[in-house]
Amino acid sequence: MRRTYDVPLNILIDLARGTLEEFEEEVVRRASHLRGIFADGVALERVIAAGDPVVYEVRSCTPPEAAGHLAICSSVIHSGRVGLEYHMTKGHYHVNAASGEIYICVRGRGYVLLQDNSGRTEELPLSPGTVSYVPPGWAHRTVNTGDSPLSFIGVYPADAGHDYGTILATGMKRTVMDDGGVPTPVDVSRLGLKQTG
Ligand code: M6P
Ligand code: ZN
Repeated sequence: MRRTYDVPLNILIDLARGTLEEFEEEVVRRASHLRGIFADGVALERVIAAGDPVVYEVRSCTPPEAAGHLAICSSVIHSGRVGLEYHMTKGHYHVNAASGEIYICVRGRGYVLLQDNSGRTEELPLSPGTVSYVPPGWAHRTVNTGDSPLSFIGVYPADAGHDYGTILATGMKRTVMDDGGVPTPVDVSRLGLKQTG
């Protein structure tokens, strides 16, 4: 039965996996859905040709997209690399710029990369138990730097909306690279590569 979210309810999380057990929508993003996201477009095409792996999966509870409601989702980013970068989400601003978000990390290791439209950037490390506060106006992208899945729960205003276009057009300033075996936040320009797609 489809939930209408007009009465109080519990939603179960599988704490071992870090995923919602009850949800209305699921999105699976493979490497081929992420053209233009990774700095090394040639490495991405190699990963796609080698089997186009699932990079991350998002399960969402979908209350009405109206002021006052809260959306809840779980994301699992599988471990993996594209060139010197690690598997990561597309990243987005909120269409309604007045909307913040919180991420509750349940499993794995990584970073949430943030930037605002005045050029400020921030990287918050993720590990089980971290609650990351994303203020309104900050774009956010999540990176799995570990060798096991990174899972986190996101909570945000249901009418926030996802703006992917701005990130695709301008890119994000910071990424995380494998620097001699150490996941290190760096300027994308440090990678010195052209994006494709
Ligand atoms: C989190 C939330 C979701 C988002 C997901 C994947 O779970 O922020 O709203 O959809 O991460 O990120 P993206 O939409 O940028 O691919
Ligand atoms: Zn968001």
